[in-house]
Amino acid sequence: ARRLTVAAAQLGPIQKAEGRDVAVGRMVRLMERAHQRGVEVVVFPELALTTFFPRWYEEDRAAADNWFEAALPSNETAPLFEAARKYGIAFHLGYAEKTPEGRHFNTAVFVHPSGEIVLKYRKVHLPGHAEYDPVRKVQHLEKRYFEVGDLGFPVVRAPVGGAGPVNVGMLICNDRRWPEAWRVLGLQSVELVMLGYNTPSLNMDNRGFEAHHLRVLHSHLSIQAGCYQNATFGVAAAKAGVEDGHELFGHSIIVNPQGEIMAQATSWDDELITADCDLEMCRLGRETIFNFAAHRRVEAYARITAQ
Ligand code: CDT
Repeated sequence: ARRLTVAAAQLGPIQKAEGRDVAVGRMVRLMERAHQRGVEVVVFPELALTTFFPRWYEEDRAAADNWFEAALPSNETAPLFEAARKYGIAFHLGYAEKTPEGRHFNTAVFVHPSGEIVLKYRKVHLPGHAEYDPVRKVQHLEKRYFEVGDLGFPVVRAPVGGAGPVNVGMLICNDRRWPEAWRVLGLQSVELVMLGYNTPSLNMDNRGFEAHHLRVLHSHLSIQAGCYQNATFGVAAAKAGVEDGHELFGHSIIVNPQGEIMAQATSWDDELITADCDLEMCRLGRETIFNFAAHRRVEAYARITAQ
C-alpha cells in the first residue's frame, strides 16, 4: 500500500476588514492540528488569504491590487512556510497572484515541506462577469480581476509524505464543474487532485431560481464524478460561512477513486477533515473501466476541442 494522510483545511469566513495576518494565524493553527493528526498534505481553499474580493466592484482595477500577492512567500505568508518546514507537511494554497509583469491570476501552488513550490496552477474557468451587473444581487467579478490561466492543467510527480512519488494536480473552484478539466488531469494519471473553492449558498445571478439544497449537490456531484471517472483521490477545501454578509456553503470533502466521500466538514468554521488514502486504489479504475488506452474513442470526441 502507498498510504498518504491528507487533509482539507476548511476556513470559516474572512471579513473584508481583516488582514492577511488574521487568516495566516488561523491557517498555522490548522497546520498544528494537522501535525497532531499525522497529516502529510494540507489543502487550503481558493483565495485563502483574504475575503472573496471578486464580490466587490472597483471601477479602477488597480485599486484591487491590494488583494494580490506580488511574492510568495512574503513577510505575511512566511509563517505558513515555516510551519510546513517545522511539521514536515506539504501544503496547497490558493491566492491572488500578481506577476512581476503586472499580470493577474487566480492561482494555487503546491508547496513541499522544504518550502519549494513544486507545482503552480492558474484557474482556467473564470465564472462571473467583467463589468458591474445591476441585475445581480452580489457581483462576481472574476472576469474583471483575473486573466484566464495560461499553464493548462499540469500534473507533476512529486515526493509526498511517506507514499513516495505521487501524481498531483490542481483545479480551482469553478473548474470542478467541467469534466474536461478533470479528464485532462486524468490523462496524466493524476492520483491526487487538490482544489479550493468559494461558493455562495445562493445563485446570485438573479436570472432564475435555483433551490438552495442543489448548490451543495452540484458541488459534490462534480467532485465525486471527477474522481470516479478519472480514478483519483480529490481533496476539496471550502471557504465557509457568512463573509461580508454573504453566505458560502462550505461542505468540504475528501473523495476516493470510487467517487465515495471519505470525510466531510460539518461546520461553517475553520475545520480540518482528514482521510488515509491508499493510492493503489487509483489502479482499479485506471486498469479496468477507465483504462483510457483500451476504451477511449477520441475519434468521436472532436466537438470537445472544436472552437
Ligand atoms: N469561486 C468560484 O469559482 N465560484 C463559483 C461560483 C459560481 S457563481 C458565479 C463556483 O463555480 O463555485
